[in-house]
Amino acid sequence: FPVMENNTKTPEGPSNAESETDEDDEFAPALPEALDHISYDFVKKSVEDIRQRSEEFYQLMNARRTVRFFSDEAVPKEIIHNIIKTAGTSPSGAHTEPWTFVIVEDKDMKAKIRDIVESEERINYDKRMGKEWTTDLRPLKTSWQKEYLTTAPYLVVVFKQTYGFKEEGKRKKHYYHEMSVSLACGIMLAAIQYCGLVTLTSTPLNAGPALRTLLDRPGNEKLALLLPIGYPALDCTVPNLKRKDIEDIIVEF
Ligand code: IYR
Repeated sequence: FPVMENNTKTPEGPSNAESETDEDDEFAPALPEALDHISYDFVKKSVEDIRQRSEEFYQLMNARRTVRFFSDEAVPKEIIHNIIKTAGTSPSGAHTEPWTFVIVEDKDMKAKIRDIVESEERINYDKRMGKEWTTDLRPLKTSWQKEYLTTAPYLVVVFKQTYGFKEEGKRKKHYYHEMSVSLACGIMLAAIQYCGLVTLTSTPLNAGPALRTLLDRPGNEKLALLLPIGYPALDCTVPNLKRKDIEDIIVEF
């Protein structure tokens, strides 16, 4: 042992080369060894009920739109906490829960975030993204300018923890951290839609390191998504996009 080459690719955790080799706890699990397995509380609904709920939930989620024009109307912070608690129910690799949600409400902080994101986005749109990408975005009327970053009552900045720490500061592997955080963000989008607010899944290209420093996050955390959350502006518009038909997204055997 080890069976794998030192640089064998494992699911996004630190490579074997960086992992623990300490004799005693080389194989000690991060979770308690004697973890209880308890009976699962499941209340079975009628198929009719399930059918109705599946239809209703689809209708609710189909009404979700990415919104770029926000109102500055206040939202109680408890709602944001509930949305983040919901996101934190996501499954994660080996139950490592590799996410950090930073809530930004402070006006000055939002202005600093906007400065960082807009100065990078200006370069992204002008140089880094290239002609094909900016051409594909033209119908969506996006630009380097991000007024919503200072208008929305909250910005939630989601970080993925590429690894964690055990006691004594030893590294803990975060398997599939990218996938786990993406799933948590999907659940967060559903929670935001369900409670009646709007958001925008923004991925500020090249602004990650500066935002990490501004928000005082440690080096194991990398920016995943930045989501303004609030109400849409009264005159908010969205592009008239159509979704694919079910025949175009399903293959059945
Ligand atoms: N991050 C940029 C560019 C952008 C990229 C894609 I792909 C989009 O679907 C939308 C925008 C921005 O936020 O403007």
